[in-house]
Amino acid sequence: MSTKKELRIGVIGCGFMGRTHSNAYNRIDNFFPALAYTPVLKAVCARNESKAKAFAEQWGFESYETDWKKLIAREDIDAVDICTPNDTHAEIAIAAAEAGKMVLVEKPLARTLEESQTMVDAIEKAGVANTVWYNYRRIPAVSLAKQIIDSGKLGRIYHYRANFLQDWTINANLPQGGEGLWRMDASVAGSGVTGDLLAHCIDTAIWLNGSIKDVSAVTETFVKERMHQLTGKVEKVGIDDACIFHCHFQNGSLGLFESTRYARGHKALYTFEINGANASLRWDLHDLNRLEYFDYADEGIVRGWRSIHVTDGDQPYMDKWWVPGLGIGYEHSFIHQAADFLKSLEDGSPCSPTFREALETQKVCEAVIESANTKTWKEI
Ligand code: SOE
Repeated sequence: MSTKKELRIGVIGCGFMGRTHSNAYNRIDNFFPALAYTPVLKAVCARNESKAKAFAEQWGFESYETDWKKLIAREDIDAVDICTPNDTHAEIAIAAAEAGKMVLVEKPLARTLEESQTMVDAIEKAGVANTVWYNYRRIPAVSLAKQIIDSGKLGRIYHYRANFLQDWTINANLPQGGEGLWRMDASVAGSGVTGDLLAHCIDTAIWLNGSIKDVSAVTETFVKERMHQLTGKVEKVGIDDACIFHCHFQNGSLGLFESTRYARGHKALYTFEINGANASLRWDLHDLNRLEYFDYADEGIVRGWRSIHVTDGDQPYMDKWWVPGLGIGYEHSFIHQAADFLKSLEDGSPCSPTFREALETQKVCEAVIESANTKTWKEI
């Protein structure tokens, strides 16, 4: 019999993120056997009963609920994992924290800074463990970038640039709102690419390069009206389809960020590059096991960009997987975050980014939107 402590989890939401998180919990015992905690999939919740039931069977949940308030009230649930659209994050997270549950929430923390602040207040008042799923931090090559930057190898940082490019909303006949398309509805999502995609870039940037001081942004909504899937009416589109901003970091470096859902040919191209006085790093989600590194200290005749295949046992997380040279994928970033959350319960440390840390990303997102709307620089 297992001597592990149980972390009894209730997942709310059965969409794309419900699947990535449930998959993560299911893989933990196999690949992180040394953890003191084991995740137990107690219940999943979705409003649609047949969907909740089918999801529970498919992903190995012991039970299902159709009302998130019932899930939160259950005494056999220790941690609530929120995988629902952004407009529900604050209400559910606050209720869960008040019920004494640990809370995990899919990014972004919420639609607005104001909502996010209420979540931080509630979580800190309750004193419960919490984390926000900014999964890209836990891709081994990105974690290795952090390790290299923290070692000081890059020297003084001059530039940080990041892109997150997609093309799935170019079709003007695509409706907004409702199932699968809530990211297009500003009242549900909060914003467009800023909260959905740039939030990832900003979280990684702050983690790697420190705080952002001020921003200047432009946004564009290329298709101004779309049919709403729920009302059947043609309605104004309130989200930003594209956003470009530049900024100063507190460390004196300059940042340049671009995100769009109108870059024909790109499905999910997240890239970043950081240039220091001594060395540079760059990473590309489409080749996620590789980290590119240029070191000016290399001997001149062999100096050049090297492509590090981050699959060796002494590189972040990779001792848990296969043998050197064999890569892993997108889903592993979620498995790593789930494992880190369980580990944090073991040693009582916070699992980064906590709600408080993710608030900083919300501040930048809010300033980006305000800057674009007012055509002015905004301090963070
Ligand atoms: C949008 O298409 C999306 O699924 C985001 O919501 C995710 O956070 C991102 O990782 C991939 O793209």
